[in-house]
Amino acid sequence: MSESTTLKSKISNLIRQWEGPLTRELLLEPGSFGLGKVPEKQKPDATTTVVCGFCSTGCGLNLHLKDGQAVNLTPDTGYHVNLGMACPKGWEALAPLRANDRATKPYVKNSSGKLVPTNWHDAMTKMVTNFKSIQEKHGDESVAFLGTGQIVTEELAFLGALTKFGMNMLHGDGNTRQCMATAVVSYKQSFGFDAPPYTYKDFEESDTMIFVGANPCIAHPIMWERVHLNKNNPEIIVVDPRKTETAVAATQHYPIKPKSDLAFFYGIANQLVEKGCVNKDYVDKYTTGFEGYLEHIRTFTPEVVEQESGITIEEQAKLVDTIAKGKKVSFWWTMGVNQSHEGVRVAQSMINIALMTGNFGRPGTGANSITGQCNAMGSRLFSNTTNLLGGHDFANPEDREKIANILEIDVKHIPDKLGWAYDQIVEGISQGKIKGLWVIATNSAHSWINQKGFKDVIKNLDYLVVQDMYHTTETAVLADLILPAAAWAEKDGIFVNSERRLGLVKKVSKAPGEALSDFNIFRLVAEYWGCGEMFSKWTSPEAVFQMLKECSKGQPCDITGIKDYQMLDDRGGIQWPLPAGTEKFDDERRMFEDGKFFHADGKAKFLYEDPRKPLESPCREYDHWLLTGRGTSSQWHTQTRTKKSAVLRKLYPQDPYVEINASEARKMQIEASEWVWVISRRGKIKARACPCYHVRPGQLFMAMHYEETNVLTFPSFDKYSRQPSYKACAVKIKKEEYWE
Ligand SMILES: Nc1nc2c(c(=O)[nH]1)N[C@H]1C(S)=C(S)[C@@H](COP(=O)(O)OP(=O)(O)OC[C@H]3O[C@@H](n4cnc5c(=O)[nH]c(N)nc54)[C@H](O)[C@@H]3O)O[C@H]1N2
Ligand SMILES: Nc1nc2c(c(=O)[nH]1)N[C@H]1C(S)=C(S)[C@@H](COP(=O)(O)OP(=O)(O)OC[C@H]3O[C@@H](n4cnc5c(=O)[nH]c(N)nc54)[C@H](O)[C@@H]3O)O[C@H]1N2
Ligand code: SF4
Ligand SMILES: [Mo]
Repeated sequence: MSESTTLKSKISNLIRQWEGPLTRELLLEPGSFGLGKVPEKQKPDATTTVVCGFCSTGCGLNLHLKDGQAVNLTPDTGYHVNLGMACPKGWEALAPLRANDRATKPYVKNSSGKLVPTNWHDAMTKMVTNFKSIQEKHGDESVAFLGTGQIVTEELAFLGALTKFGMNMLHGDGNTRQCMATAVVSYKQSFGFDAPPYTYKDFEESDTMIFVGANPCIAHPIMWERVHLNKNNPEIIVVDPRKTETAVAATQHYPIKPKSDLAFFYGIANQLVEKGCVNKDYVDKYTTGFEGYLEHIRTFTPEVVEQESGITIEEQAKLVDTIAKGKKVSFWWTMGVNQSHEGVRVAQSMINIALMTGNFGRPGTGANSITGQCNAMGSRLFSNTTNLLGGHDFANPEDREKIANILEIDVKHIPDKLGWAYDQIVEGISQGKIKGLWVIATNSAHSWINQKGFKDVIKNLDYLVVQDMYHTTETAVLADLILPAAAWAEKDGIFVNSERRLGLVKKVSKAPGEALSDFNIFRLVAEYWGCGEMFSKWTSPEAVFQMLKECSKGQPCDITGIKDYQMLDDRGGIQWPLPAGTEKFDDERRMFEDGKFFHADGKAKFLYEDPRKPLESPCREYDHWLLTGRGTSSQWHTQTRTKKSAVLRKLYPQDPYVEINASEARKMQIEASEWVWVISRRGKIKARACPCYHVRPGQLFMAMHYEETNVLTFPSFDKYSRQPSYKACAVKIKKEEYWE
């Protein structure tokens, strides 16, 4: 048999083995590749609980099956997260699976530049040949990948191990860089490990909740429902330049000037110190660096803070008073903080206040980063991008040895340094250092900052592979090769939610055509690449889960106490940590109750720095701030999924829109719904005007769900986390008849 025939038969065997009992006839029949294998325990017409595949809340959804296939769903009343609730996306989660632009076969670019369907053998051969020849010509590091926080943990680990250990890549990052990098770095620096401390019960137990750059009404509606279950009549405080849906429902709103958070929180801390709110006992026992911090914040007087943030001295005093009175004060932050040129220090300015006032480790307290995507937390620990599997360090020889032993690979395959971050990979492409790119479950050509720049840059690539559910995304249409992926509910694995809860995703729907789970695609790539042997233990998601457990052993995220998938199913998800030998544990647990942090001295660090101005802010010509973010609870990111639901489509504006202050709009004679130009130094786009009082004069807001938004954004990054500062750039707005 020729090599290619052997490979072909190996592949069909593998597919047969992974996808259930497929006969040769079935294999040849279109639509049979992803044939759902009903979990053994499960009756074909039963109901089974699966974690939602959109946001990081991680709601439990009961999927109702007929002949082993999901036909409908209802939120699970018994699941610890959502207690029977779901947002519109959750209710409509099955609709995107049935869209008619699903990629059902691999697509390859033909000689006239058109993407045409092909078979897996051809696709794999092309991918491997092209990437290998690029590596031969330009070095191993000239091929990179961009991953995601939206595939299961076992797949993320597979991708990270395959690319870095099997395919000799060094550079690979994920869309979690756009999203959570700031939280990761701030926690690592402050606590010694990336450990969001809270459990959702804290929403119910707090008496003072401060939401900073977070709009949970829209972005985390079911967490917001948990806030409503709070019986303490809590103060709900929102710090956000916009009067968001959350701000409207809050008891206090502080509309700070964009990107003035750092000065604002240093000032609030300074006044808390003056008011005698320092919990000296907590600070002495559990922290280091307080003296320097005290000295640092002293210059942030109420007058300076008013000048910087626009919040008056009286308003500041009110907030200080509320925090001082609170017995259980909690801070909750999301993208208004993370997506900033100095996000790490802003996050730490809240961590510092929580530590200083002893609002830590008790019910209803903490400095809590709310995560974004369904598995951003899995990606943070197990994607092999920002750390070696399980929160380990690529640069540490002992860590490399440990992981190599668990995976039974030669330690020489594990790189001894971190690869580039997302923006450095884009820069590397622009400079011709990266020539091949594999994009998995992210739509960079829409979501990356300064999109036109990105689209121009990727023309420099010799070979672009995109692995997605759909062949129509803004990124897929630019590819040389599209690999058709099965979606959420068409495969097994684990998502980790915002409160560190591992929950199960199950295969309860048949993937269309020849689409394969990302897991199986990675298996195929390994076979064709010639490193299949290295992954011979990686036979199923659950087998990988068992290895990841071993990787976590002894780490703060130790999950060796979770026996198997069944245990996760029985318990309604389990939060990390759960070390082996834990006999009894609560279903809702927070961290740091014992005041022990993960730095060598066991203490948390006060970290601080002088605020810096953003690299771009409004000027005479570009006289408005452009704020960006989530638009409605019915839209998900670049809309590849949510726009496929007829129900969801009815719940949000179809055209891009720009919120403008109503009195400004009146002065400019801009009417509701009329088309206007929004122009930045990067480009100009058209959007429908939406005059309202949610934004202040001098500010505009656009939702990220429309491709137009990132034509305008300005690429600047936090220097520690390298997260893009999506939330603020300078633009001008003009009526439609205007033309430069
Ligand atoms: N419906 C829906 N839900 C989602 C998503 C979605 O696409 N759709 N995406 C998920 C993901 S991945 C993420 S990361 C989360 C994001 O969740 P959030 O971060 O809550 O949502 P955003 O709207 O991006 O940003 C929050 C707020 O930051 C404010 N902001 C802007 N600049 C500043 C500033 O300088 N300071 C302060 N304090 N605030 C500022 C904005 O006005 C905005 O209201 O949502 C998750 N949930
Ligand atoms: N201006 C502005 N831009 C932003 C933001 C902002 O606030 N403002 N927010 C940023 C943030 S926080 C985020 S998280 C990013 C999100 O940006 P993206 O990651 O680009 O957004 P998605 O639309 O979620 O892209 C996910 C892709 O994966 C595909 N997909 C879904 N499930 C699977 C699967 O199981 N397997 C495979 N292979 N593919 C799958 C989907 O079809 C889709 O194409 O956007 C960032 N961009
Ligand atoms: S809140 Fe998030 S996890 Fe829950 S149903 Fe909505 S999208 Fe899914
Ligand atoms: Mo995100």
